[in-house]
Amino acid sequence: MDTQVAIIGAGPAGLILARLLERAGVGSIVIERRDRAYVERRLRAGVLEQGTADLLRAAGVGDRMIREGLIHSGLYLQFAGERHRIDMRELTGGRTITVYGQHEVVIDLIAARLAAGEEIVFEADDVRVLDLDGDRPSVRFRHDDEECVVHCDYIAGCDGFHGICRPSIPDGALKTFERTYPFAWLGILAEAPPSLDELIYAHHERGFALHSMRSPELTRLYVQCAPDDTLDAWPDDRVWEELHRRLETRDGWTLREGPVREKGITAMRSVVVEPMQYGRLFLAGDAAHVVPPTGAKGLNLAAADVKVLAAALVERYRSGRDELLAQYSATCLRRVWRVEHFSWWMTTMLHRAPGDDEFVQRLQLAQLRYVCTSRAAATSLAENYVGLEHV
Ligand code: FAS
Ligand code: PHB
Repeated sequence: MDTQVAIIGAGPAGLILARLLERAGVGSIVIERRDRAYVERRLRAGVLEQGTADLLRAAGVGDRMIREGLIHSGLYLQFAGERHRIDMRELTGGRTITVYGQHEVVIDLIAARLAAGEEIVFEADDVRVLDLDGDRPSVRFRHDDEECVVHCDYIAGCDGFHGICRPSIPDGALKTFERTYPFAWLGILAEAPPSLDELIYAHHERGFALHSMRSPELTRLYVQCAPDDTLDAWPDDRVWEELHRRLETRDGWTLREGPVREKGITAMRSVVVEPMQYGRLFLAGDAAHVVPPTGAKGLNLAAADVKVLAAALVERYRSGRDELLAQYSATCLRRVWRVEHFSWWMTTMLHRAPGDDEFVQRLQLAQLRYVCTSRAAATSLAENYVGLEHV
């Protein structure tokens, strides 16, 4: 098989890139290790920045998001039993977030790709990327017990944190920056109407908690847990008990419960590799960087990366000029580090780390109170949360 761009991974990064290239007439093939049902069911992020929602709409894959997504113009910060609303729309001149499940975005993108008659190879085994520093790299994989090879001009490594693209780059060519947090998130999806119409980020002496949602019928909730906790240690009634204790306020508001449909534990870490390119291989999304989910940035950063990559590839094919490709890594890393800082800041402000003494707690509360009483500080949180303008 021959194509212009081989895209490894059918997550948000790979599928959005494929859509942008398809709309611009650049040929691509998407190669995914898992089957379609698995990638369409995988429960992950749920918050779309203004820029991501605009990008999906402009790429002609936003109709269902517009119909079913929930527009939020604010969010709540909660600490010391008090809840404070941050009016993001007012503080950012009208920008908002859209609550719409990552797997819904993936479903819409796959449907659009197949409807356009474009190819996605699911269940590709033993995927390998080769000749990255030549001018005709290739991808080899096994499909239906057959050895397959794709020759291309460029490879987009959109295969996530545990993919093969980043590790295929020779040792020493990349520099890795990382931080692992001494806590994790236990998340549930519950069949219960959300208990409030916007997200609640709660700081509590027992640890962090988050009230989010997926629809008027489905609530998405998270509690901070130990990094080595297992699901056995968190039966449903213990999850609800902790959520009630950490989210309830003094005004009698209560959290609605419902049957738990999904439960999972997510590790918390910050990782960035530099540069985000090696030869003809361009890394995007979680393949190049990971953020703790406290800032709701993972999916959005993946979308921002591939918007830059798509523009650079389209320019290369239209004009033959590859300056934008040469600047891809530097362009993305400016946003990546801004988002890494914001996600680290939200995480350290809202979580209880083992060994944190009362001095640290007082600092966290002082920071939270400042964000909720200073327009300047609230605006900083709001503009980062709704997403800074794309380049
Ligand atoms: P993805 O990981 O989504 O996609 C990579 C794709 O590549 C996958 O389909 C994978 O199967 C495929 N792949 C991997 N290896 C391959 C190989 N060798 N060959 C072919 N294909 C291969 N963010 C939030 O904001 N909020 C959340 O609540 C949240 N929860 C998360 C929970 C978990 C468990 C994880 C891991 C992440 C979560 N994130 C969350 C972050 C998440 O949204 C990611 O940032 C986002 O999925 C990144 O998208 P991609 O870069 O496309 O990577
Ligand atoms: C979610 O809805 O899954 C979600 C929302 C906000 C976050 C992380 C996850 O910060």
